Amino acid sequence: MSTAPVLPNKPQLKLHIPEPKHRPGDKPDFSHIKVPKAGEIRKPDINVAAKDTLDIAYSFIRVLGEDDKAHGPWDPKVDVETLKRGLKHMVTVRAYDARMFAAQRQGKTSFYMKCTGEEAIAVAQSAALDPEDMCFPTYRQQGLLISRGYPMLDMMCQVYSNERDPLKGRQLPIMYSSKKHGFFSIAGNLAMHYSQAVGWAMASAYRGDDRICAAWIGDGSTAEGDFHTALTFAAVYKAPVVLNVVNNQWAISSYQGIAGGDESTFAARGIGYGIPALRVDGNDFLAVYAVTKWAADRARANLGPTMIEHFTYRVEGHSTSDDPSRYRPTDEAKAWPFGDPIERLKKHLIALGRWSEKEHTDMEAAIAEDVRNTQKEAETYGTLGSGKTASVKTMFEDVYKDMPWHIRRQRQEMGV
Ligand SMILES: Cc1ncc(C[n+]2csc(CCOP(=O)(O)OP(=O)(O)O)c2C)c(N)n1
Ligand SMILES: [Mg+2]
Repeated sequence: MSTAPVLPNKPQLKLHIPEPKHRPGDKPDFSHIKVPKAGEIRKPDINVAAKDTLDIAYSFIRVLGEDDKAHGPWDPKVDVETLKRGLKHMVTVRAYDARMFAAQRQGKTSFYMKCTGEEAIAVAQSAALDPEDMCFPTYRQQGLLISRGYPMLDMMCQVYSNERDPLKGRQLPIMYSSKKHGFFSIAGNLAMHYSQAVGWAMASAYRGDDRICAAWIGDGSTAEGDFHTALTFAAVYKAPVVLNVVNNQWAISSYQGIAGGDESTFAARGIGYGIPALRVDGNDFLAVYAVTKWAADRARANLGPTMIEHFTYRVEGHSTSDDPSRYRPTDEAKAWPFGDPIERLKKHLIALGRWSEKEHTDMEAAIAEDVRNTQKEAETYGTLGSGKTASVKTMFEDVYKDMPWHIRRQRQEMGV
């Protein structure tokens, strides 16, 4: 403490510790979020300077209006088949999440993470990117795998860590990996993949390739140093990368203000590094598609990275190990002003006269049935505690091209 004499009027220093607006028992109120009308936000040219995106980084790009129609310059004018496919993929993700969550509660796996309310992000972005583009996801972009045609059976076997697990039990359940589907291995060490994504994009440009890359990170993880390193390299070398921040308002039980979301937007972080930045209504399939296309066009034209903040809400708990009623009001998701991404796209297709409630219910039932059948098949290869796991022998594979003598000897000592 200072030894100077105490002056009665001199203000004492106080440390600011951000607090969320609502805690359990409070009435959730999101009226402080200024939601612009759909179609209101301008669409700049793709060669815009970072500083000229400031207004967009502090607002929300929205396309789907209250009337369920598409509005304004960001309307991507996507064909109806693409929209229907997107709707199907989002419904599939939700059905898959529901079954795997229940499987954890039944003791069939140790862990699961849902992405409820955030389905539009991975699914619409996958539709806007080329299938060859590389993805560096977090654990809430299972929609990328489903959209890119990765077999759900393999996803389930990974979650069960069973004898058919393509990753041979080496990864925590849900930390998928598929080189063939351009899906970089998910890492538990959050944020480091963001700089790896930028490195991948730099390498693609260095080789004169034509594939670009996209990376996703959560609001909380932007507080890690790797995020900032990634932005510096991406800006300096104009890496062809789409840098997504999924702001779902929570990082386990820490609200987004703890990562700095109250003082500025996550999108605006990009501008300080010289990266054009967009902030989008993350529950609006059309808007997410449009901003991704815009960012991908920039990357393909050698104009460099784009920062996109997807403003959304984590409807469910962080994972099967979390109880959100301990730190936020239980009805907060219902009060969320941006609605549900599946419901909004469904209503849009109905407003276009190309879909109906009946078709939707039938599709949900058919998907639920498919997922149930796939789950049954996956369980024949084992679930947690069944003893059906990858052979111990595989533990020694996939690390060295030529197995060193001492590893070979260890394997022999185990008798496998
Ligand atoms: C480097 C590191 N720090 C902390 C953790 C523990 N952890 C796992 S998930 C998580 C919250 C991440 O929140 P956010 O980035 O907002 O992503 P979300 O879960 O909301 O999708 C934390 C702190 C970790 N896995 N890695
Ligand atoms: Mg989060």
